[in-house]
Amino acid sequence: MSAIEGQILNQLAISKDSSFNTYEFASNLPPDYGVSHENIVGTSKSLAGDGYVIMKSSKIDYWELTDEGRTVLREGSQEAKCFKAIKASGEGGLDRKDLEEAVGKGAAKVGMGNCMKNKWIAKEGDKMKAKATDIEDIVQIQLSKLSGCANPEDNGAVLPGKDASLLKKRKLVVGKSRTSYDVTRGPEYAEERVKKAADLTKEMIDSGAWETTKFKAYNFKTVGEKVGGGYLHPLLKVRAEFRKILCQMGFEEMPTNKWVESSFWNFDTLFQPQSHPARDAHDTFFIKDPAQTVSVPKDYYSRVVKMHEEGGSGSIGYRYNFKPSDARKNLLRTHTTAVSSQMLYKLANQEGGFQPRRYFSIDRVFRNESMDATHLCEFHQVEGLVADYNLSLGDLIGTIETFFKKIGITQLRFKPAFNPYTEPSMEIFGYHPDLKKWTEIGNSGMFRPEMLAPMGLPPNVRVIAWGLSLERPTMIKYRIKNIRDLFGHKVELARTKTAPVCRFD
Ligand code: FB9
Repeated sequence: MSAIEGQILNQLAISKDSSFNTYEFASNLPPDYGVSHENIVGTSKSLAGDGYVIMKSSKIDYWELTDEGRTVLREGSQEAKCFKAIKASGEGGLDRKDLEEAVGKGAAKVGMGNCMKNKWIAKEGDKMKAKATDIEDIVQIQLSKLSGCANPEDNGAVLPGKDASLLKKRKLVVGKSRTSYDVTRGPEYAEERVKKAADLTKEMIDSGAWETTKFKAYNFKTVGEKVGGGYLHPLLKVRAEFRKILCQMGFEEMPTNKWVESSFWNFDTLFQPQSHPARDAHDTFFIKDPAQTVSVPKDYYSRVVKMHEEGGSGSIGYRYNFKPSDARKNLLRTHTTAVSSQMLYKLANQEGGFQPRRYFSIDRVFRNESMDATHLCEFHQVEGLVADYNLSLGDLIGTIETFFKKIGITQLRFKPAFNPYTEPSMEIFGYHPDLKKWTEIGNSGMFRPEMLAPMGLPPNVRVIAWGLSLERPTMIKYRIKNIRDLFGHKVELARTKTAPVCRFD
């Protein structure tokens, strides 16, 4: 049992209804004891924890002089100083400059106004002259009253409230409060504190000591130790939600674990002409080694070249000389549509021929773009496609509406757009309930026959598709303004740990 514990328990030993106030108790301890009020409160709280004592708090407010308040207490108020100086100047009075000289700029500024208000002085021209013969420095008196209390912390009621708040307004005093406790005996009170055992040990059982030992009560309210464990990055939480939604809509995920593609699959199969600006190094990361792809399906390749050079299936093509070297260039895929193209090709050439399918992909794509608060040179593309007979633009709009409804966007608008691999194409705009504004939320279209026919898909098969990013919805969902707070080495891990589960419903 510590000395303070002993003292506290002893303080209550006199009679069963003895009590003491922690603050008085502490202030009565000899200063060299080195025990503060906080110590007394701390120890009492620990004794209360074991039921030795009961504590009832009481809070009092009091005033404390500021440095300026202590200056005024010592030297008198600014106005008293001004009055004295002006009085001392006799008949001639003082002008502002002289007064500042006499009492200092700060005191002159504050003092002059109060002197006027108290009708201690009057202005004649630019001179200030004393009116009063003598004055009483109320402010100084009030401050001395406040600091005059035996215990400065008991001066809460020394001055009428309005006077005190005037001093406060003049930053001469500040309001403080002190909480202390009235301590009385508790149900477990004893003059000696016996440390309660926290655990039942084998020795206690062997020795039988457990029968007489006082055990600490189990505190079932304590929160267990924060168990660590994994935390999904917000992006992956939204990805998980999108995956669930797309699987619920009957879509299967496409394998997107290969970031390097050939220009053939990333561009040519999508009927994107080799002269298209997106195909130069300003927009695309080309691979230095291995720079060229090893193989593409031969006859399919020739059908793609033919479509680019001469057209077919009702198209006139682009009528340029297709460069095989361009088609073989390896790159970091610029869209997961490169994967869609390969899956559609497989669908067209699988055993048993074409079967209607719904596919989706959510994975990284790379674009050599200038970075800003919402754009990095890589992002996660979400893409969905439906390949089936005689699909229409209505089917595309319906599918897109279903998807976005499931992520909380019910009002959509479609704006005609252009993509090299879809016709018609539409930009998708949605009204975002939290942002309270229309936002561009994606792009979409019907894959061109120039893309589908060379694959060998039956002519009446249509493929509708749409795409969006994962970053934008995640930034909106988790209220992240700058993409650098979402992705990359600057991300605060704490933010990932505390990011709530992503629910869109
Ligand atoms: O994600 C985008 N916006 C978005 C999406 C969702 C959202 O909030 C959700 C509810 C919470 C908020 C915003 N965009 C697409 C629109 C813009 O951000 C745009 O400025 C940036 N886009 C990226 C490309 O930037 C160069 C987003 C990315 C994008 C654009 C197009 C596609 C995919 C991703 C596509 C496609 C496509 C088209 C036809 C056929 C197949 C795929």
